[in-house]
Amino acid sequence: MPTLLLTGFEPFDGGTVNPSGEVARRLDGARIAAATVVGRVLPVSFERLPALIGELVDRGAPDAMLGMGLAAAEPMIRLEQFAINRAHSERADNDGLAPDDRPLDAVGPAARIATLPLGPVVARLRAAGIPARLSFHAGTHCCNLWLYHALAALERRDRRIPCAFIHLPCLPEQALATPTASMPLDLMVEAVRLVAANAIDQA
Ligand code: PCA
Repeated sequence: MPTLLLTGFEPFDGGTVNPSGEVARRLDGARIAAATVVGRVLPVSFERLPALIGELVDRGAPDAMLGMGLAAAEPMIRLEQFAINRAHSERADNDGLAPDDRPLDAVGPAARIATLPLGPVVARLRAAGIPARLSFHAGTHCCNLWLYHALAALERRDRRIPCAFIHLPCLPEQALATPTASMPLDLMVEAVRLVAANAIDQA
């Protein structure tokens, strides 16, 4: 049976919860279309992530791959079209590291593009009543790193594997602590299921 690798992140930047990790846990083992979901929660670590991502791709040989992360203050689901060859953060990651405007890969391309066509996916999300938008820049934190390195690892495979990154808004419980836009977990799960079904369809 084909597998879809679905990763989220652990809490970071002083947070106590990360919706992306919650969705990954919820959907681990789920059956979506003809595929089984392998859900994993990753550390928010500029240093450890590249090897972990490479290992997930090389050992797991997924047929489709989706990453998820939190974009605090974002009011809707955001599908990321590009990853850029840059790491920069004003605040430390979970290992205490805050890279200052440096390349992710000294010899890598300036950018990589998601291998899942995202326009139609955004349209389907919106048709299902879920607020979503296309984004052309995944930032310079670990979510951008994930997309850059996941696409690099998939380039080593002998066929094209659909891969994209989904930024999620805060959960309602996070908006209670700091006023911000939020979305219930169930709706995020529904959204990610829909994106996953499209990715599997393209596999
Ligand atoms: N969001 C951060 C990193 C981890 C996460 O959930 C980002 O947007 O890069």
